[in-house]
Amino acid sequence: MDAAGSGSAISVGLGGGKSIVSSWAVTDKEQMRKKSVHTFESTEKDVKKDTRPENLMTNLSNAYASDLLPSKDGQDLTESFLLHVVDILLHYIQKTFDVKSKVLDFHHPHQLLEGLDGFSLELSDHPESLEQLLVDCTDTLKYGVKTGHPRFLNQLSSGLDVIGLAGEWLTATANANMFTYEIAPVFTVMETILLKKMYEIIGWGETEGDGLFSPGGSISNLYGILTARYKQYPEIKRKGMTVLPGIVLFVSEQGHYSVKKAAAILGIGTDNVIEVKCDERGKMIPAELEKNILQAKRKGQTPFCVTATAGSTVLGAFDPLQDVADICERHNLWMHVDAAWGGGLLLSRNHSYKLSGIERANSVTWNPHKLMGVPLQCSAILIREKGLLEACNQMQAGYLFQPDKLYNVDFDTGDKTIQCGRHVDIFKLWLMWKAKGTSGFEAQINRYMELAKYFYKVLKKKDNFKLVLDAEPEFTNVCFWYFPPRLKHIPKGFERDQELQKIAPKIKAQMLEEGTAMISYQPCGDKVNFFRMVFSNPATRQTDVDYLIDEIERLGKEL
Ligand code: ABU
Repeated sequence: MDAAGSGSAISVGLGGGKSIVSSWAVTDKEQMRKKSVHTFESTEKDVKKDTRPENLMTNLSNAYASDLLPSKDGQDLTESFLLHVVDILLHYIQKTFDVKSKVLDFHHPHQLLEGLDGFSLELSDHPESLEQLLVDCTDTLKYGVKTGHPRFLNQLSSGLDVIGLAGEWLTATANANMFTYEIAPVFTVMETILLKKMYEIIGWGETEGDGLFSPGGSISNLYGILTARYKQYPEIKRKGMTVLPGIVLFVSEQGHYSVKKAAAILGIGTDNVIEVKCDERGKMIPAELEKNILQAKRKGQTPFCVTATAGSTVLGAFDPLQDVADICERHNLWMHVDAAWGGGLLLSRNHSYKLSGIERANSVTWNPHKLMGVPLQCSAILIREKGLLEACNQMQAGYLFQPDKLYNVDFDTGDKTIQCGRHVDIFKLWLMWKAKGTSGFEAQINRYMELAKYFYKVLKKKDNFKLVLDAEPEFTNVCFWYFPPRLKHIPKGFERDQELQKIAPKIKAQMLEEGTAMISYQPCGDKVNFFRMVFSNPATRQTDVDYLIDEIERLGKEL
């Protein structure tokens, strides 16, 4: 049985979802909560509430969404339903942080498609009861991944921040749209304040800085390249690519694939993204960048932009931003910094020097949903020159962006975007910043760096592990191979690589099946599959690091 499932406060999936047994429906805890709610409400309402049936689940099994608010008299049922949802979530949160629970209860896609223990993803023509919806909510979490679990180490974005979660709940409740101040007055102003803070942290001047929160790092990178092209060729907006010379841009071979994707989307073409060689740590080599620029010019191509990376996805490398900035200045090129992963390091006084030169960038991608642990999604595109975003993307839709509104329409940010409707990603970040202060983020990030150093040192001493980079980690990425005993004696070379290539996927597969931990792996350049450890999960402790090493040895030693 899934350790996460044992001792569950709510029994789920019983009888094909037809009934739900709630051990807590009438527990003291619930009574206490009811009482505490009552103290905030009028006497009249209290009386009415006291007459409710004691077991609210009975209500829910015979009730439907149409009985909830705004239906007349839907107040009690709505409260009951949402409190049950909250209880399901609280139970899940508690399990998430319980190291003895599994990270996931893995099932194959075909099993989910076929349905599991009464959990059917199929949709029917008739409405399901509220009780069934609660079972479905529980099952959805049961068969998902606990990305806040201390041993979830698979992604750059991980962890479960309770304040961030509260922010997300509030955001969903408000269901606002960021395109105009009119619809999202508080959120649009909050965004302005947070963006300003980010410009200051980057080191831009008082009069510099423009930006947006976008749906992820790839879109932020797209914005950076789109704005770079517009700055150089504003006529593109009306006339399209036909007015352009053969433009090219540069990114390191360790840069994120979204740069190529942006080139494809923007009609530049992936062939016109020139990959610059990196050193052994995965940092762009400035001399190679300059060589590539000169070569492109000789070939009649027109360079317009360089994307430098601050915290590469796999190796966690920081390109030398000062050198890149010098080259961009010499060749009059737009400098975009993809700091989606590494941007958070700017908040650490001990480590921010690794991004020295970012203040010279024309645009920056920075994802608070990565190192800063803000719930997905939360990504900023920051443009140094004010007004460019709007000039590039503005369409002046008369039905949204009326110039003659009663307020300062500078806060109608929707015409800066490539979208129309825009999700509110700002509140959870704002609330977390309030809760932690800048110093709280700093402490959290410094702790990740310490954990990375610890992990590196432990692995270095073990002869069945080999580090991809034998140098103290510059970021929280630590990449390594595990060598089962049988491989240790095969000499380095093609034959050993063939075998080594299969080790990480096999260990990972076993880990998923058992649900004990999650860590990613990948090949990279000429290196066969290796594990990538990253620290961005506030729940992870040194003991989890030790556990992971033991677990890899346990699962891998017979391979
Ligand atoms: N570049 C998107 C995030 C990738 C990762 O979590 O590993």
